[in-house]
Amino acid sequence: MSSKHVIRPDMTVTAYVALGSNLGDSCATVHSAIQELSEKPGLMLVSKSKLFSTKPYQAIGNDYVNAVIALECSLNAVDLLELTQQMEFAYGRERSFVNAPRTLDLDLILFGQAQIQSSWLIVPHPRWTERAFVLKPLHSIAPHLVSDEMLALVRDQEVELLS
Ligand code: PH2
Ligand code: MG
Ligand code: MG
Repeated sequence: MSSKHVIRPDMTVTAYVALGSNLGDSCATVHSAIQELSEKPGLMLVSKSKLFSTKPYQAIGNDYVNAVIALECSLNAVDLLELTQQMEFAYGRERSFVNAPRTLDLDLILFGQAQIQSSWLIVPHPRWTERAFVLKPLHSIAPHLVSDEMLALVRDQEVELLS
């Protein structure tokens, strides 16, 4: 993390981050990324879902491994975004085309109650309610955020508990 990131331990929010991978050893990557995120200054792991195997949704390539974690975060949303992008890059992420297979994708789903609409960050994530690979792991750690009606809308997407 670059030193310009401001840590405000008195102003924490709960941030939900979705992890996805469908290139390389995806289970190992997701486990290791969760561990790495939990060790970053300004972040504390509150809960983590199990890993799920999911069919590519509006995407091509191998099945994905997905998970969602909750972090107690004392960074601002833009610094958290920058940190996740640095990690994606460090794990070899290439952006060859939209929704291309990837070693690691880290998406900021929710950042406390924040509503952010900027050209580089939109929170809540604009498509989180359409995606079973986000809703099912999220429901497993934060059932208050995902209703049965929301799950019913994505029930056709194949998502299987891995571990
Ligand atoms: N990510 C996407 C597009 N499609 N499908 C699955 N199953 N899992 C993902 O993480 C995923 C996807 C764009 O980020
Ligand atoms: Mg994504
Ligand atoms: Mg992403």
